[in-house]
Amino acid sequence: MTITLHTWNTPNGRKISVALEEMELPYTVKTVNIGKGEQFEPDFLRISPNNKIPAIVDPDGPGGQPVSIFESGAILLYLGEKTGKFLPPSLRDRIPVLEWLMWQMGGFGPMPGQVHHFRAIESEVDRRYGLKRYSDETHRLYGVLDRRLAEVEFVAGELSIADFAILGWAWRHERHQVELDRYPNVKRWYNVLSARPGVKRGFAARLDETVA
Ligand SMILES: N[C@@H](CCC(=O)N[C@@H](CS)C(=O)NCC(=O)O)C(=O)O
Repeated sequence: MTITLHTWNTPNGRKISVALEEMELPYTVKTVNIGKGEQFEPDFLRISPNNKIPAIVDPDGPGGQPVSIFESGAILLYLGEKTGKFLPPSLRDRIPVLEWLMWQMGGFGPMPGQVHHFRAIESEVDRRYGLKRYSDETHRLYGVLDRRLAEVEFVAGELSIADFAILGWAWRHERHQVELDRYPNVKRWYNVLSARPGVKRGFAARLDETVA
């Protein structure tokens, strides 16, 4: 009984394919082409009422009953709880995981996501303010991450679901116009994670019609 991952080839989608691969959980991908509006189809809205990927369906949820989950942070916490991997059992050790996971969900995703959006605006007048505002904020966040990673190997100390969440967005650093050379500790962390076989499989997984 495998998990179904409803997703598309985006940073939020890649967080979950990476986590599933790292946790060695078997899964099948059901693509939701958000460019064609498939996220608004009633069957998908039943499991993801905010019309966004990713979502999962686990036929073997709590109590052996099926469960569906939307919001990538909630999915990562669920998978960590389910497997006991990348989510420490002790509340004290779990605090930095929660802090950095929430940091990603609230900022290091929404902000670079706005850079992607404003870069695509044709009108210079419409683009200028938003692109500067969100680029500045994105760089501030990379600075915060860089200072954290100067102190610890992974954001919560040990490798955790928070790293997978942040990695999904760092994977798109070129698209939000960030050079990792400016953030040497982020670069070190990014290269260490990218070399992991599970992470490689998570990024190689086919999440749309074009990515092999
Ligand atoms: N907070 C959500 C954000 C998910 C999200 O923004 N998904 C985008 C793709 S990366 C999406 O499905 N967009 C489709 C839409 O907004 O209609 C999460 O982390 O799961």
